[in-house]
Amino acid sequence: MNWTRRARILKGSMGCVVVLLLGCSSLGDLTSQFAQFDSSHKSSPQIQCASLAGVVFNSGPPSARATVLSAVEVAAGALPPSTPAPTFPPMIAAVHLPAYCKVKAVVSPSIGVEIWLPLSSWNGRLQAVGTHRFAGAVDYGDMFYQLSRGYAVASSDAGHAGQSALPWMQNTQQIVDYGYRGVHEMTVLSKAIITAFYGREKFYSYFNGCSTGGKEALMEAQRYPHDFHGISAGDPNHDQIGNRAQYIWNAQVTFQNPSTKIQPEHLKLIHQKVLEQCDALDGVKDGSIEDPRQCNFEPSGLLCTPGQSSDSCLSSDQVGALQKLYEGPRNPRTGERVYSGWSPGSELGWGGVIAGPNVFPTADLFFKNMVFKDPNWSYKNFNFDSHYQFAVSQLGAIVNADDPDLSRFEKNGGKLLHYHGWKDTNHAPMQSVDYYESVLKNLQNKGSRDQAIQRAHNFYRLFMSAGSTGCDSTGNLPTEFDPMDALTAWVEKNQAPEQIIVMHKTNGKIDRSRPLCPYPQVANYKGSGNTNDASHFACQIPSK
Ligand SMILES: [Ca+2]
Repeated sequence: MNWTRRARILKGSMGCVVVLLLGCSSLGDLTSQFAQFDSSHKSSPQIQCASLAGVVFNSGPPSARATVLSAVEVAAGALPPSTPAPTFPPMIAAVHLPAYCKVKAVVSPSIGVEIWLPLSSWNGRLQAVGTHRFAGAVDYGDMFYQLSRGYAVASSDAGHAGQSALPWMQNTQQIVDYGYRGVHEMTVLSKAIITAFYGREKFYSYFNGCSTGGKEALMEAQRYPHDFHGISAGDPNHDQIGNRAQYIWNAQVTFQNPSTKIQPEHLKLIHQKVLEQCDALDGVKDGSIEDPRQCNFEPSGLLCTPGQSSDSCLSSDQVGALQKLYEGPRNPRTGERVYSGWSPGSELGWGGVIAGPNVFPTADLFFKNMVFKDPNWSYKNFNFDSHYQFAVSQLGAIVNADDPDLSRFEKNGGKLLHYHGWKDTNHAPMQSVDYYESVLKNLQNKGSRDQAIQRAHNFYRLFMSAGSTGCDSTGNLPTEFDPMDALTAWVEKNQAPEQIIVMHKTNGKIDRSRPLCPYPQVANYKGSGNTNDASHFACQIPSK
């Protein structure tokens, strides 16, 4: 590496990066500049893509040293075969990729990052995309899709490569990088590289994540409020410990005991009973429950009567188990709720969790390796008092993104768009409602709840989706949308999303649509017109 030559190449077109190479600490300033700029202004590369290879970014403390491992141009073309599906799979159809500069880098000690820079027609925006599950890989599916729309895109592996649990789950630095540091360092580096490549210091920056990525999104808003102008948090797993405790709860109350096991064939039966009772509560009988909080489903209605076949009803033990699945884990000593239960209407998605014989792998890996560090640990002996408290004491401050104080993000002018599917069985949707309520409470101070809602709506909106089962939701209900459309309009044109239209398509043609409403509003049918058309619904505060 010829550092003198590097510095000369970079000098002039990217003064800030020259400063970085000299070890100046001005990058932190760069990340906190929230300015208004014209996103329609296209930028072209000011340097050769290959000239980024080998560059070292010393933007902050030595622990944040970043090295570009490679930088190569990729020709325009179709989506590579075997590309993972993006968050909303139907959107990947007909994607055509522009030519781009593909940068691979590592931030000390082991955060793998990829940053893809369009060679022409960059839309003036960075979009960082989140990870899924326990991270370990950049999210190519979402990167390709968003690159095709003109974004400079970035993703990280959050500090460890691959899906193996060990050794990273017992490495303190890598747990921290997974918990919050990896995404932040990726962001700092991505901004520096964009500035180097396009010669622009000011551009819009966005984060877009779902599931674990949704947690990363909330974590960024809470912990690094200067990183992004706009953040999209989908189906977030922001209470990671509670979420993994829920998997244990669901195992203990169902398949740990043969008498409480709920058979797969029962799920359809339970779902039908729930719909019979609750589908029409929202005024439209469409197989969907707009606001499951209004559905007070009583499982005892499924109790077998003498002589009834067990495939058409439940035993009293099974009814008890069902009740506990809806309730969610509780502390047996205090009765306090540890985490929300599943929502009525989500039953068809339960099979993978309650089939047994082992607890869901996410929970098994987490408690076995990261919490108790015991390869013989078993879900069967977990208690929701001391064991749960121990897990929170060990890791809560690192992996949970549940801080209700978003005041720094608000003050900085950031916008946070949060959405969650009511039928999500990976991350209980009530956790999103509860988090939003905790933010409202934090804002409320001495004012009224209505004032807190109004204030929150200026920078943070939550959209609950009745039909959605999670990040890659498919099915017969309208669930498809791209949060970036709403988010960029909010950030750049100050057009706050009063509603978001979700769609269902058949053979590429929209045949159902429905509005998502900013919480606490819900979509109400106006009483006439086609119920498959969003225009016949209005966003309103529920009457009770
Ligand atoms: Ca309905």
